[in-house]
Amino acid sequence: MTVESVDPGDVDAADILGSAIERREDPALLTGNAEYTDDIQIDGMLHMAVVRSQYGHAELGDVDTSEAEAMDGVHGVYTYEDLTSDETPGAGSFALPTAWLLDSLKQVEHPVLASDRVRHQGDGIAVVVAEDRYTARDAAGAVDVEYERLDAVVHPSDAFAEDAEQIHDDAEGNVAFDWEIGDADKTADAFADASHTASIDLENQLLIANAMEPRAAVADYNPGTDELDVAMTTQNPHVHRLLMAGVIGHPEHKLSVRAPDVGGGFGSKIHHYADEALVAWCSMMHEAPVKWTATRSETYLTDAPGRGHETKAEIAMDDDGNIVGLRVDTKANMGAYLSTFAPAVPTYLYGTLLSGQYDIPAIYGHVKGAFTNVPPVDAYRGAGRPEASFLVERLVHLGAKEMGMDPVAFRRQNFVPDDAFPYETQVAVVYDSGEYEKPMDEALEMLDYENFREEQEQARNEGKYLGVGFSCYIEACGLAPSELAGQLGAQAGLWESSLVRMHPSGTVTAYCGTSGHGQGHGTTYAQIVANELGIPYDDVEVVEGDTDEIPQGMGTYGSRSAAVGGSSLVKSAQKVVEKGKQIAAHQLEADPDDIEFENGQYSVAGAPDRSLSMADVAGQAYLAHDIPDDMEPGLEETSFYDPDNFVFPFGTHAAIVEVDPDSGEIEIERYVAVDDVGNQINPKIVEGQIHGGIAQGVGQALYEGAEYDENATLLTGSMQDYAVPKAEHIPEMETESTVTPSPHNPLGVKGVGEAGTIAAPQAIVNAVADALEPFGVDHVDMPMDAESVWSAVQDNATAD
Ligand code: MCN
Repeated sequence: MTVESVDPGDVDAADILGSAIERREDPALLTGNAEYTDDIQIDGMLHMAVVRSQYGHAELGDVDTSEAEAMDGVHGVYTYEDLTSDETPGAGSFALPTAWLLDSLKQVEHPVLASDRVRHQGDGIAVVVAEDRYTARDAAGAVDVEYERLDAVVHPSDAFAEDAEQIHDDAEGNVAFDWEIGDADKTADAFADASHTASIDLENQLLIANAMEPRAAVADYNPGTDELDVAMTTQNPHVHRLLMAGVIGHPEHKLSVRAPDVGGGFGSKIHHYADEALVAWCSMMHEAPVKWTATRSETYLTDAPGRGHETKAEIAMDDDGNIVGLRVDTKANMGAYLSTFAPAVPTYLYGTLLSGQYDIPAIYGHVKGAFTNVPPVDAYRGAGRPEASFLVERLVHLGAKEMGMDPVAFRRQNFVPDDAFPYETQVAVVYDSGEYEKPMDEALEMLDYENFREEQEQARNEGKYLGVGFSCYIEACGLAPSELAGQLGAQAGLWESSLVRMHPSGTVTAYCGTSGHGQGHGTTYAQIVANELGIPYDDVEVVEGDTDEIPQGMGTYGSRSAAVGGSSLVKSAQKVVEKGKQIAAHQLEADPDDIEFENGQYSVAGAPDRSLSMADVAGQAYLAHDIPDDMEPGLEETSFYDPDNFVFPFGTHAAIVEVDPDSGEIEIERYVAVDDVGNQINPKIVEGQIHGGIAQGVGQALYEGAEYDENATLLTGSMQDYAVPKAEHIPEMETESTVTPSPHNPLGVKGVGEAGTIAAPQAIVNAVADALEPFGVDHVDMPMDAESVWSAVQDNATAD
């Protein structure tokens, strides 16, 4: 079903929440009226370029900046020594924040510019500040760097090899952390008693985010006030302000961080990178505005890639096809340094989802993080949850095969039953609500599954190989309840904050600490606030992404904005309504308990003609001569909302593919997606998020993958080599939804921003495995290009 969008003017105020109204942000974005960071022009602005390591791993020798310094238009060239010299602003260790999220972490220093060794290609060595960006880049090219090459490691298994080159002296064996979840003994017993097992050995490849807008920053230091303003491509300005304040040694209250329009992030703009700190430092150094915009090649070299797992896992069943155990051993690539939130990804966001949609009595997960010579690895759309869902759904596919059962029947038999919610898994989380058969049934009907099996049989007889693959995914989003995060060991909670300000005329500006970068928050947040206050949608303006305007915030990632930011707005708006009730009672000379509020009107119970509108009340709040004696004037409220659980969206995606075993070509014939993201604030935006997510999941399944040679040199460093799917590569998506509200937030919403990406890859890989069953091919690692599929068929033919 395609959701038809509607003009907000055609929607009754009472129906605004849940309406598929058009995105209000689109006109500016589509007509060139958006303001991206690189659009910012300030008189006297200088430009920065970074000298980057050509090699994946090397000792640094002499860094000769003299030629660059002598070039016309160059204002300065700096290395690590300059940054840390006592004569320069904010001099300190100039190290990026080390992730603190895991107890067993091996902390290693990550200098903003390399001090004595480079650990990945693209590692910063020096910066140039010049009059224009071309001169800056030319001068960066003129810096002469002496390297002494070292052996490099790319994959976690290489990093853990006995004779592997050490990447950090103080991280023995290149181990970044060693983490486990679940019960090892109980799971071992379950496997010992099981009558059937199936196993898999897979790689979940490294992916690069490819946001439309590369990372960029403009810093503007005012020596008169000591204020430093930084506009940058960020998903979480307040968090960046806090981290940057520490890195550059500038007080947080004298630093403001603003996200202009941001052209996508997909996780890559959450973390604190060296470049943004360097721009800020250079602006202070030169007492002038300084801009840096990454080239596309720089984003390939330095944006944190995501995924990068090597996993061996097994599933155990009893004679009746009940899953009795799941055991996972994962080596996770962390890259050259620990990126800001990186250790949380292959642990809390991965291990806690290993139960999938299934009632599994014994689970054990072991994850070892590896330092390697690829760029620091961190979140990429889904972050940890796609890896878990991929693994579980691949194992379930193989488990069904081992049992000789239909994959649908096997899943159905093992689903967490509807009456088991809230459901406590064996991996530390409690699922909020779910009806897992509903989306599955809907998907089966859309596919006409029974007939498909006959069609498949007939096609095989004609030498045509069709396959169907299912993905019954679950994810955890709405990051993150502080208490639960603390219990898991993350030592950090992720509440969200908002401010709802009613103006005297009755219109509203709503501020939220999330920071949308393509998700349509301007639209959905206005729907939420208009609904709570009972005022017209057009009377609500939404502000995000600016530390000067918004009291506090945690940002946008982990599909948290609707569930946590949206709930915070509900809370603030409800406080406004409550204060308004006191004013209305005073004006109407009634007891506050007798005041009813509906559709933006306060009225006295039983006397509906005695009423005041929200706008009337707002006016009174600011006129202030006739409000309750003990009341402060004004009508605005702030809240910090800390959820009491994650939310757990789920659904069933299914793909039908045709595979040509002679060429290895895969054609996706159909793609069906039935998602349950709880109540939907705006079904059109939900559909758009699902579409975008699936496109990225298809990219992972069939096309994308960051590849490095044995020296850790990136082989896929441009769009010519890194295959982002184009429109023609994306199948038509047939989407439907079911609605199981979450009991954990006032909107009953679950997140949608990552669902498609989490769901899609395993639907396609399972479909390919199904198609190739006659050839005995159980698994093909992603991206499943024609050569790897063809090789899998050939290898098996040879094995026979
Ligand atoms: N929504 C809704 N009903 C729901 C849930 C969400 O109408 N039940 C709406 C929300 O109000 C919001 C949008 O859907 O407008 C996405 O909401 P949510 O799932 O809360 O996700 P976030 O807004 O927190 O966005 C983060 C998520 C993530 S983690 C990645 S990665 C991602 C994604 O969003 N990156 C994106 N979608 C993206 N879309 C674009 N265009 N660009 C990116 O970089």
